Amino acid sequence: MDIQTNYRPTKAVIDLQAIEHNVASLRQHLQQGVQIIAVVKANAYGHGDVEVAKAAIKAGATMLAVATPDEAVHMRAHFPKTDMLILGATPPNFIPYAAKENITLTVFSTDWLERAAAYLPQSQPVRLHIKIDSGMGRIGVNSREELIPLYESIIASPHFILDGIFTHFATADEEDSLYFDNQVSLFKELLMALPSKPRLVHVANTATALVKDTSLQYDAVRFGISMYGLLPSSYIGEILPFPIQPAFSLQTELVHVKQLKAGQSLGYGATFTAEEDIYVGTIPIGYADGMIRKLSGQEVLVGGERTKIIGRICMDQSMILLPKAYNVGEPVVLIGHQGQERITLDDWANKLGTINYEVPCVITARVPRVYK
Ligand code: PMH
Repeated sequence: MDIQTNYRPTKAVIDLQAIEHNVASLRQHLQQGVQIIAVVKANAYGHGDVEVAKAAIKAGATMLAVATPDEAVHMRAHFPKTDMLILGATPPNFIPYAAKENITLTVFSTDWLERAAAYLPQSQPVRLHIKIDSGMGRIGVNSREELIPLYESIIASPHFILDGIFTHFATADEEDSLYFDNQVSLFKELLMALPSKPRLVHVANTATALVKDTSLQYDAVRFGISMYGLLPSSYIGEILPFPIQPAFSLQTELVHVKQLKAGQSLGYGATFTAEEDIYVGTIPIGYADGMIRKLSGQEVLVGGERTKIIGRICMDQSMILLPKAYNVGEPVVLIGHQGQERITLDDWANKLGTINYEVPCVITARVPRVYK
């Protein structure tokens, strides 16, 4: 007998057609020959990396970007041939796997290169992309003095192939361009200092490629947040050249319905007290699913109407105010649309005082990602 999973009605439903639409739309706005690197790190920003990557590749992405060696190992099992870049720092002891499985690594120090040499396999070379820190201050070389020795060490070694060079912008989604322009200048200066350019020069996230400066598309763009149908900022939303479709929704069902009499309370701390007789629904989702307690009071949709979470959110369950006595099993939408109403990841981000990127990332693995 097959073991069934996902008995609980709480699930994140991911619209893969939206992902495909977003990638295909981007593709139409790129210059000829510019490749799309689908940024699927952090389980594809919490959307489910394998299925998102499949959809992105179907729509034209040619490379996958992950953050860590473990993410690369996980993705390699599903995509044996696709070009794959680890954006973050990789420990040198990953070198044998990278060589065997043709995983491209990010490099930003000659010291790392020397330590990596101890792990070099005899046969296959490892592909590297140099990271320039043009102002993000995270990882990368930030001067000619650091870049040139690194470049020369890579070129001199038979065990490495210099396949790419890239940087990342700190303010690409902001209207003011001063900091951005300084980053661009430094990157261009360092790129010019190289005796020859590697195969893939890439600097642009969506905001950069489509809005800030289309001449910065170079050989590839790294497509992250807008692939998921989310805007990097409201400024970008006003000027993005095509509409994007959000892919993430979060749904559950009522598991219990009851009446609370005026004066009765509920939840830890008994923080909510009914002022009149009301109907209350219990939903099987709580802070252990990533719906943290700060979301108490957040709106949800039931029967196509907006209502809200009342009392404190528990670890696994929460209570919502019901406009009427719904039956157990009634669908409840926490993120997404129902009828004419929609609650967005941005609504949650605003309530939490954070950015939309963070919200699907922190919906925990206990919530299954299912695909439509
Ligand atoms: N390239 C790099 C190196 C990144 O770190 C990211 C996003 C992207 C591309 C994609 O950017 P986009 O999603 O804005 O299109 N990285 C992160 C981060 O580290 N924290 O938030 C977003």
